[in-house]
Amino acid sequence: MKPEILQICPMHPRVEAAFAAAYVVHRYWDAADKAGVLAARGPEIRAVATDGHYGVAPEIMAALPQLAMVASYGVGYDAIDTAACKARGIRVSNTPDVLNDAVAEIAVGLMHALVRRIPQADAFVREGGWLDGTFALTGELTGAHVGILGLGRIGKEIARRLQVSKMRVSYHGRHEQPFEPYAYYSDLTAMARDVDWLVAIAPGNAATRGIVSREVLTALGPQGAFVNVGRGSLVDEPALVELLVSGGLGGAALDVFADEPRVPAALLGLPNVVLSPHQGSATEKTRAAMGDLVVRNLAAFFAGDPLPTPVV
Ligand code: NAP
Ligand code: 8YV
Repeated sequence: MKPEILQICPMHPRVEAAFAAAYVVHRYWDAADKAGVLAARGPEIRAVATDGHYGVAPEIMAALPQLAMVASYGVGYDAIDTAACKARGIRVSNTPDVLNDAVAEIAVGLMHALVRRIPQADAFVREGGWLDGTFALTGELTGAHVGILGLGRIGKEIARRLQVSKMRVSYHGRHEQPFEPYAYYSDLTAMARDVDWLVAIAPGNAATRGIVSREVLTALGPQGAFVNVGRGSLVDEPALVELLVSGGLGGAALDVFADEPRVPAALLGLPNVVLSPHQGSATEKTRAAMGDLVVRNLAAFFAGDPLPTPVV
């Protein structure tokens, strides 16, 4: 008999095909009567597949007394209560590394879009502005100093690409990484004061909530730009909006927000902001690779083998 799993949200088609071949899949997001699914099948379900946005809501956790495995389609697991999972002996897996390149591409792409005003230049051509004159001169990345908040797997990939863009790279984290060729700042505000760009790619959790504070953004200043590809929770979003509106911060390129998919209305009309719908890992190739890891982690769990990419 195939084991039953609860799939919380849609996933890449090849994941869904692999699930269908191996399991009886309860498609939670699709179910008209979600409480009914949990009441009827909850006692039998030992594994959940979810992602970094949906996680596993407390009412779902509570309705699955035999839950022993949560396989997440994403590297960030802030939406999953890992402490509660640990306490109940529930294993958790994520999808590290396979998305480093795609997320780094978006980070660097957003920076190019912001500094060279690519969205505005595109509109300028489409709207016939070029027929009346040339587009205003812009800044450039070359020679600028960038500080990376979170020099981890993705942060290192972003750093390598920014070095190729002829930028000077520094970083902040809890630990100095002596074998990395970048200057370390133990103090985030001090780094923000020294750099032209601040790129946030740290995990969302209690320790990083609001780490990009008003003080940090103010230190970055009117000539500085903030890039967030980590999590919306990393930044004091009201302060970010206020400083962008007042000119206290030069610009921002944002792939993540505090209350996705809702974006603060004040950002929508600002010319010094580039907005992106949390699409760091959203390429065909990367989502397929992430999906394969979800499938492999679930298969390992049901086979009683070690998980390929465990979190807990
Ligand atoms: P990782 O390898 O674990 O790296 C995380 C980095 O953050 C580490 O260098 C760590 O350095 C630093 N860090 C952790 N806690 C910190 C703290 N309290 N203060 C300062 N720095 C801290 O993670 P990753 O695989 O690169 O992923 C990073 C995050 O990117 C994910 O958790 C996720 O939220 C986000 N992400 C976003 C997208 C997207 O689509 N936009 C896609 C994938 C991932 P220290 O240990 O030295 O502090
Ligand atoms: C996903 C992410 O978009 O991996 C992460 O942490 O933020 C992204 O890759 C997210 O998991 C939702 O699917």
